[in-house]
Amino acid sequence: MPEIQVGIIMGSDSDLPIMQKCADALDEFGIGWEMVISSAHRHPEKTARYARGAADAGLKVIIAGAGGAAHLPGVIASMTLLPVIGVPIAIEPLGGVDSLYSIVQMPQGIPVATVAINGAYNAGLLAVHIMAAHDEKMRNRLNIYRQKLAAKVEEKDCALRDQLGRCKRPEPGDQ
Ligand code: RP5
Repeated sequence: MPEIQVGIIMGSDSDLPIMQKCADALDEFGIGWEMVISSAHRHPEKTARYARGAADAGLKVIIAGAGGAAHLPGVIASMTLLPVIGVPIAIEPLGGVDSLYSIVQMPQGIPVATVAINGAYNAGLLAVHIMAAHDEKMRNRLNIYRQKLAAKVEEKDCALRDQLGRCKRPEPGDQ
């Protein structure tokens, strides 16, 4: 079992199908995580305990997801010096714009790195990037990940050209 370095916290179990994607991204890079449900509004004491104890518990990054009046990431960021990544979750009736604005519009002094609405996979990936700043092995893994992304684009481009019956456009350096 890898050492737990990332805390994934969400406002409700209804956020889990989205927030699971943070864990998926971290698993791809072999980074250990824990998952917790708490709420800035429904259980502020638990949220404060979690945020205040996170660094001593060995966490390096916290990812917090919430929908609606999504104060969980900002409240956590106010109670820890660890980097906090916020995931706005899309819920009815406003479809996530409410969550996005609640998370992204932090006052100067207490930053939350906000990803896209339901952008939980990128939140996990951003946590990897943060940890890679001091970890060469992790940077190498990120480079390989990027190379795979580029290879997939090439594959799709080739498939499209096959479908259109066109040859690859010659590029400088091609014979
Ligand atoms: C937020 O309220 C949670 O993060 C969730 O996105 C939303 C709805 O929660 P439930 O009513 O489904 O528990 O605090």
